Amino acid sequence: MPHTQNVPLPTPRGAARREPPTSPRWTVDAIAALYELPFPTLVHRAHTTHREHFDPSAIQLSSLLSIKTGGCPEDCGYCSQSAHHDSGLAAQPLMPLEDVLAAARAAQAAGAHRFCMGAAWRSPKPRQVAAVARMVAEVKALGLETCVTLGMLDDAHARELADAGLDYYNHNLDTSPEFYGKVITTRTYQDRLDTLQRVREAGIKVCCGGIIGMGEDRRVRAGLIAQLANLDPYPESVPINNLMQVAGTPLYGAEALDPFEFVRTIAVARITMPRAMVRLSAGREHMDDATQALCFLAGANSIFYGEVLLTTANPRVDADRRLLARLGMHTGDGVCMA
Ligand code: SAM
Ligand code: DTB
Ligand code: SF4
Repeated sequence: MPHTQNVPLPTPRGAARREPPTSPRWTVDAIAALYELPFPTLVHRAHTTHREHFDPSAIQLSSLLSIKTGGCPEDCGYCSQSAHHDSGLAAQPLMPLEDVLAAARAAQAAGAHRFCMGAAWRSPKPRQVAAVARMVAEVKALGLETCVTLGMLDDAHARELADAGLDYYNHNLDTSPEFYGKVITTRTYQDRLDTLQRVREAGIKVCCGGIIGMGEDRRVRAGLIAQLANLDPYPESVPINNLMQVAGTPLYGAEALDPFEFVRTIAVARITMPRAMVRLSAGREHMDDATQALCFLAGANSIFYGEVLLTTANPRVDADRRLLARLGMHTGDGVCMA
């Protein structure tokens, strides 16, 4: 077997700046080649990249709150909140400000540094944006980093959220352009890219990732990472979700992903987006401690913290605290050092 130094490692196209600026920095082939590396070589390369930019022992704790649950007009095949599927979830109206603030204070008291609010909307209405902008300003005043995910935005809404002090807007590409139509039909890939552009232009940091474990193949996963890595600039925050299977949704019963393939995806995200926060997001409830530790080694530096995500289960906070302690890791604010 070749020694590690002799393994030819794929390099990004255009890294030496010989390509015209419009050329993609990462091809799907180059990313697929990363996935093909022997596991130790891939994780070593990802971990080396991670150490160049972040404290490798620090994990940012991010809490999630569903501020408006269910009844969503979109048909995302994975989602418990779509009105197209019968997941048994009761739709609820937008939460009052005081309840959101109480949840944010509780998350902060439990140790979270970041608070993400999610709403099951296709796109928010003006009065809804105004209500969320108020929530953002008040959550931020507590000293928490803020993120919201509200669906598609127009320019004015993105500016209003920026003016409220919003740090990040989460809007996922979810999968590759080729696989997308098998998962969602009510909005296009381009719709998603357009919202990301508006968020960027408003000066809000972009949180954009996807879901794996939806029955896609590795080429699809490489295609998603290529889309993310070729955004110019790439997202400051990249959540990688493992599908949480919800009974009644079309993707319920999809073949479970090999845990090493999840770790590989984290590693590939870290290598291609070295300064991004790479978030080990949905799916930890069904992931053993050793797999999570491998994700941290491969460059994940944030987790969702708290016993529910938006509607599905997440590990207990004491279990997460114990895991970090067993690994000799600590919580951090997610600041990139280089
Ligand atoms: N409605 C907004 C939207 O879709 O943009 C915001 C909320 S939506 C629930 C946020 C993201 O959560 C989705 O883009 C998807 O990546 C992730 N997500 C939703 N359901 C999931 C599931 N069952 N398993 C894993 N990730 C999921
Ligand atoms: C993201 O990428 N994952 C989070 C957050 N962004 C909003 C949401 C995960 C949702 C998992 C399914 C649920 O709890 O309903
Ligand atoms: Fe609606 Fe978002 Fe769920 Fe899609 S992922 S159905 S847009 S809440």
